[in-house]
Amino acid sequence: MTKSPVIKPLVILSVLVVNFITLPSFSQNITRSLHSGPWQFKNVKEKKWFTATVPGTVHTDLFTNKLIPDPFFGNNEKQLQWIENEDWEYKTNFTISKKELENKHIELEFQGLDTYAKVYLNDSLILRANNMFRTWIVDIKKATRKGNNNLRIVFESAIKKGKEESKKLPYTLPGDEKVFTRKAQYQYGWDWGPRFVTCGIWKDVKLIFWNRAKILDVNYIQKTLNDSIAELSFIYTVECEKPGTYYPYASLPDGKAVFAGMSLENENVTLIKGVQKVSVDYYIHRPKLWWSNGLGEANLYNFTIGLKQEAAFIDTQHISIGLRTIELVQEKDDKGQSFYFKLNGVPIFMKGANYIPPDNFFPRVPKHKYKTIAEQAKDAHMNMLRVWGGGAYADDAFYDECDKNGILVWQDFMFACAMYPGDSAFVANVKNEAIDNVNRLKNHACIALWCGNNESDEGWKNWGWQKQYNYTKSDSAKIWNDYTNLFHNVIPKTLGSIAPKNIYWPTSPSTGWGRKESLTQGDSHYWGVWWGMEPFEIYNKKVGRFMSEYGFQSMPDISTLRKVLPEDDLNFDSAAFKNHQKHPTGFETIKTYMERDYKVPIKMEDFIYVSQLLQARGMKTAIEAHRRAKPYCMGTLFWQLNDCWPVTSWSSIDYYGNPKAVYYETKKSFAPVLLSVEEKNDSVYIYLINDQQKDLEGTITLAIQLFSGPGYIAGNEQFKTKANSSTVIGKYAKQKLLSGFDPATFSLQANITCNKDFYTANYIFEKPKNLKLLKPNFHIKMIDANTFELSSDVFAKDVYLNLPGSIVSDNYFDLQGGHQPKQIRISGDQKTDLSKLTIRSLFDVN
Ligand code: BMA
Repeated sequence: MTKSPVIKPLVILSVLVVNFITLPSFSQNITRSLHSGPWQFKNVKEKKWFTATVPGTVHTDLFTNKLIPDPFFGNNEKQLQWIENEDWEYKTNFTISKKELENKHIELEFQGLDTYAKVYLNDSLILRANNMFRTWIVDIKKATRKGNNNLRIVFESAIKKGKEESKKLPYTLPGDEKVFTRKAQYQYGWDWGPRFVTCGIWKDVKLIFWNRAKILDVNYIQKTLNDSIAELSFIYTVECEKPGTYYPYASLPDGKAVFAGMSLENENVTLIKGVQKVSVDYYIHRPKLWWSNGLGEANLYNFTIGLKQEAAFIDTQHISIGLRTIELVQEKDDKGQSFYFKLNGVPIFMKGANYIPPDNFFPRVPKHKYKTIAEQAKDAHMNMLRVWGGGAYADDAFYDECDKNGILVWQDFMFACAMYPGDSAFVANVKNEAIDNVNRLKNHACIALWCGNNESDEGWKNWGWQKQYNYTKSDSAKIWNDYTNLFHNVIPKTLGSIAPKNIYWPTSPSTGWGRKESLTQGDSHYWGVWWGMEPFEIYNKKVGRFMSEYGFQSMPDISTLRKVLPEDDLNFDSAAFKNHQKHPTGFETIKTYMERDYKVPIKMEDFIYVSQLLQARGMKTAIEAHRRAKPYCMGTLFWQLNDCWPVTSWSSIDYYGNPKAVYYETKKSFAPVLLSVEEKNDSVYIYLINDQQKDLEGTITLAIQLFSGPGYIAGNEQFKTKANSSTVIGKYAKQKLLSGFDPATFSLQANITCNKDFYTANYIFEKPKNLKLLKPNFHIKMIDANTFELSSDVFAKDVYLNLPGSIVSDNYFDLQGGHQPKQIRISGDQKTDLSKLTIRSLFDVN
């Protein structure tokens, strides 16, 4: 270990500005990706090789070679299960020049191997991998030769391996053979996902050549952060081959502005052979803080962290830093214990959703999909996504986009709905996985919290596993002991040793939804609706401190189903159709809830439309109840944001990126300023939920708006509310308010004006199935190439605009009568052609 120098940036400024201009981003360590191969693959049992894609998976390679049909189409999933039982082999050749061979170190880095892989270089075994989530680096200097080198990777069936492991235990663990394999658990099938236990080189493979020193890791520490200064320290872990004098540095692209006013002096460091830490301090005056969406800009500082020797740039890393503090506040109160996040000292109500893998086959997800997801979340006023534990630690691009868009991340470790083994090899493997992933993600501003697992504690305590698996007392004690060791000891200790300031939460939810503590402390998954068949209205009562899961299914757009189902299969009796619903009683549950609130349509397209309205109605009820309960409740993340394939599920955006009705609804329900109407004990309450950091005052006007057109003012008063609060700004006797009007014929409109801002809520007292809707006549006027105005003569409920290939700025909305225009913007691949636009409203199916 050498001294940890404090580099004082004046000299860096002069050195770096000159050098960066003359020698842009030159680094002596050289990296070469092997993704372009060419790669080939085959079944180990067979002779013939086929072209492969890296990064990729065996399923997508088989499909591309036309050896199997589209795994997502029809019922194909069923006939493709054989793939998981086979072993698969991949190979490529790469050349190493004489000059390259002279490097002191030649490394092969696998950023992800799924999962049990034996790697051979020139026929010698150089690696045995057993964890999809780990990064593997092998020094191949000795195994490499000048000229052609042959790289071969054999993937053993994860099913066979898992079964072998499971036999070593005297009992069966809930979750069966999958829990023995450190691999995305949803690949084994989930209640929204097919079973494709795939394998392959799912992330990039690189050669790294280096001689003098290599930066293994950079940890950034925020020593001080206030309005006037951010004192940062970059701690590098460096491996040095050639001892000597080195200059570690940290710089920003617009160095001049950021360097201004700092204490400055150059300093070098003597590195000895081996692994050691060095640090660089860096001060930013008048720092711009990183804020989550809705509170301010997500300011990032794009640092280059490097190591120089004489004029040579040895190694560099780029890290984007958001300056912020985050705390999880859990304070006892008269009802239990709070659970909320403070960002930069400000208590924040978290609004968002649960994120699952965006495909069954990760490598084919284009990077821009992560951008779209983060932007869609931002657009819907979300400020938090939960990366759920049954998938995978997400792609770097996902976290980069969350950083940029001010989306905080609740990051689960990858364990879900099961109990896991506790032998030393498994625990060591998990520990290394935690090290790799915490190191990869720790510098991201977006990471708010690390959570041990999804619903394993809940499952153990509430799902009757002990009986189901017939455990003896000692089995139970052993399983629970293994659980506590992993989630209360090994994982938090590992996290704490790498990123001490990170927040750890052992399991989500902290208490199962059947127990009263789930509503008074910790985080809560409320599944009384859907799993418990309770009505949506129960959401108004079952409000916990932080609602990290709750949800309701809907069907995806018909265009999505058409992509994977032949026209003949677009009916509930078709096996292929049923295969695109993974919940055992999913359609029955949707229908039961639909009957409660809607007329159940016969035609498929109508049924899909109403299923989406139903889901939106449920989520609106939940979200508004949670937000009204602020600050008792300080977070609401619905289940689930997205899909991994075309399916009927709890998602708000389908596999192809089509927002469902619930997406548009959450965009409204998550608005920073929300008017929410609640009926309770013959009274009608109007709440103003203000997530802004400023007080609001103004006038509230209530109007009875008949579907046929006329409106009657029902109330008018002044209000004042505090910043960051939920306040009742009006309470009315229901009878008086409705003053004899038939509730099936009108909506209550609450409007407020604060300064120049206008907010409105539209509340209907009657269930949709009982409404006396009138036939709307729509009028469309083009404003510009991508914008049009829509109006209707009478009130139109749940107006659904369908313009194939395009996404509209609002959809499934209520439109007041009297031809009050509403502007709609269109985005999408095609030029707007309104002749393809179809408009439907609830009148058409009532
Ligand atoms: C939640 C999740 C998932 C599941 C979803 C819907 O609790 O954690 O396990 O897909 O419920 O059932």
